[in-house]
Amino acid sequence: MTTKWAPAVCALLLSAPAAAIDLAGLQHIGNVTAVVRTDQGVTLACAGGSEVAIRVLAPDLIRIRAAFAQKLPQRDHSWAIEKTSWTAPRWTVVEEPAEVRIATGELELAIRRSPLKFEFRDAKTHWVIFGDQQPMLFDPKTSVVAAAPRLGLDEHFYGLGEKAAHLDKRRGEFAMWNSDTFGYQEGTDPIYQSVPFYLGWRQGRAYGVFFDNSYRTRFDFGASSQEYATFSAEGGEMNYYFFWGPSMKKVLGRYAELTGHMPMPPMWALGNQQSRYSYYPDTVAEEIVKRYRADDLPLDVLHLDIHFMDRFRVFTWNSQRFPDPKGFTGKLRAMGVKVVTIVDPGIQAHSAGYSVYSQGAQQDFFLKRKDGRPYIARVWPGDSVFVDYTKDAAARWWGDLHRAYTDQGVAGIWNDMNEPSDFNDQTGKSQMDVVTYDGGENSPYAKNRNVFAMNEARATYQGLQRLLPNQRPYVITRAGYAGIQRYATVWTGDNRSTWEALALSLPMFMTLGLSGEPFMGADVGGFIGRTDPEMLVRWYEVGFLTPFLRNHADMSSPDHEPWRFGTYYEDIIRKYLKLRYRLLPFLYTALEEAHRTGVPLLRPLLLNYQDDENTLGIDDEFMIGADLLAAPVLKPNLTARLVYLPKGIWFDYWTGAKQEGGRTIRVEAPLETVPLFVRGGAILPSGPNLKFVGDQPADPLLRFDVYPDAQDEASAALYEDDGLTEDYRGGVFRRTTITSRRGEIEYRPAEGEWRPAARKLIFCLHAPAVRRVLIDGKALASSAWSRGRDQVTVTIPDDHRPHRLQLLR
Ligand code: MIG
Repeated sequence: MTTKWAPAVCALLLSAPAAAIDLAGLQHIGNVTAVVRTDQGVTLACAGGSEVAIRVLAPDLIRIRAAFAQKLPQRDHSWAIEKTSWTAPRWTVVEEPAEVRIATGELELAIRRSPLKFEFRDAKTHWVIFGDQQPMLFDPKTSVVAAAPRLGLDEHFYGLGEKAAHLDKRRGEFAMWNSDTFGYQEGTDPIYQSVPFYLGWRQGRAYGVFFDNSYRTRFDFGASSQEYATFSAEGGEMNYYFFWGPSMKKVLGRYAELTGHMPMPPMWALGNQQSRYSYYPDTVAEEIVKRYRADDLPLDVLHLDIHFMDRFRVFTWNSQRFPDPKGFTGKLRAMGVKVVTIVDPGIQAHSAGYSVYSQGAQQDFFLKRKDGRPYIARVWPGDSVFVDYTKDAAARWWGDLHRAYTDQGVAGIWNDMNEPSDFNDQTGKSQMDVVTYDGGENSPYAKNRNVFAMNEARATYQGLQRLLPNQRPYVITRAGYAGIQRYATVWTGDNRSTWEALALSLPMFMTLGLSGEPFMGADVGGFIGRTDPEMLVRWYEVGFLTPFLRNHADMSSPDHEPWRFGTYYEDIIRKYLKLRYRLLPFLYTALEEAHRTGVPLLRPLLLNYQDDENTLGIDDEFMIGADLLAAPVLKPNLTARLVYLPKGIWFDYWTGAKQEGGRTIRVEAPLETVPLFVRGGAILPSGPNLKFVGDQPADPLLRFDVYPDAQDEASAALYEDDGLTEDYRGGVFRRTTITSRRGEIEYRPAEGEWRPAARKLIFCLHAPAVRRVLIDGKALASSAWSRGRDQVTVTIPDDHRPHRLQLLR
């Protein structure tokens, strides 16, 4: 019953390439007939009755909104947008016969009147960043809208959220239509999520375009024309935001401001997680956790997949399989493990005595077709209905239903099947008459399918906020739309246990990170099929650095928990899981940066080295933050690989050996070793071995490994907080800066009110001939420091005060 439908669906999707849009059939918007200044821009009236509103939101952000052959509608609402009111920056407008120019301190927009074309330029140099190759287009019959910017010969494209494609999207063609794509492979498009945001890169400079239109959209970056790119939608407005960098990080920051920052998840969300379809009964689930503990493998979360429910009815427990849910979650918690339960959107319909259905039906919370009949889908419980999450009361009701789980000690919620998947029809064609309330607009399915999952995740997140006050909600989702980062972690759905799927996951992660979704991961070991031990190990050598780290397998897949292939492989996996936990101070700092700045923790090299053309298409290496570079092995039977290192000094993480960057080197990579490099100039923070996040180690410590650059300097900023509550928003965190300069280390717990428990601080510096160590100007007892062959290690208690260490030769 589980996957029989899937191969057929999958074949269908794989064989259907995203149909390119044919501009020849469309009309161009008319010439400008009038320009009216508004307090945040100008509004253009165009021949043929079209209207265009141009709004200056920030010095590097301008919004274009157009309605064709009609005036712009009154309602201006998007589920993606977090920030709706902007204080206009200083801007000017100049009206000339041929063009109107709007300028901020950073960005200039030239609006040609006839034909109406936009050109975005750098305000200071007038360098053309992006410009229409032809006026905006529309089709009055089909409601298609389109834009066609010029395509540069040296232009590269990134982003678009969850795409089963290479990092660089140049020459590619993509659609957005949330789809349940079991077993997707490179080229399957669309898949689960829709994030119509992309970055363009030319000559080292980056811009962003967020085409905020939730209809089925299409992007063509040179697949069908050598002269222009297109973005188009099957309805709605031509509504896009143009971001000017030139730094990619700046664009991502502005995008996060517009669509919302990822809130800090609980720190245990960075912990190791284990799942399968499905662990039951409770005793089996408990055995899994006990095995983790017995084998000294760290673990934070166990996931319960659909069989934990009573007949797949959401918000129930199967009382045979889990007779005492609270006792069960309590036992796991005592071992340091939290339980996450799956919640699908499908609610079993017409079921006598199932209160979730009857309450929702009574209050008119379910999606209906235009003629008033309920929309009945077919998912696990059989005939099912979906909630219209755009109704506030329905969303609130849904959120509150999670009491059935939180009261039993469940710590987080996993939202699956929310494209929404419907076994009757995965394409959505037969649901086109489904209507969504949507603020009274009664929006068609064509508009709201792509935002269904985000609204479900929002309702879930807000429910958890109410049910578990002052705890950071933890929600995982499969589908989503731009803005989903405000509510949920994403995982990349039903991947396969193949080397190709492992390799594909890297550009997918990097692309999600470049699309405002920093917290992501894939099923470790692959979901579908049989993984082999070598593949599983290599998968962990990627997974131990992905934000979301979860081993998961399909119902019919052989088991692939870390111990399933014997101790030789398990030992290697343990090594990486332990390293993951020791690196938590580093990962958590990078996570907080993503939360605060929109710059993802898992990055393509390009994001850190935007001027380096060698990085434009690197799909098989990635970085964590600015300092750690990973070059995993993604094919079988390899014991070495080539690694590109950008300019600068790099240290082999395992051997400490120095490498000169700006070149490609060959690196040994036997099965137990993933090539890892630390950037010269970095200070890598780490902690003790842990069984789980919040574990109390016997010997608590915080360690700083100093990797000096060519000037013998290095620095870092460490972020810490309680990892659990919302108190960090009110200043209960600690930001520590550490700098190292020619043998002098300045340690400054500079900012915030958070106090860690007692621990020691360890500083490790590559400095051979040290003879004396001073702390705050006085000699440090020789028992507090030691000298290795080419390094010095200093240990002091953390007394929450700043210190200066001097290592004297
Ligand atoms: O297609 O709940 O992607 O992770 O184990 C089956 C059962 C529906 C799809 C999810 C997968 C999950 C499975 N679900």
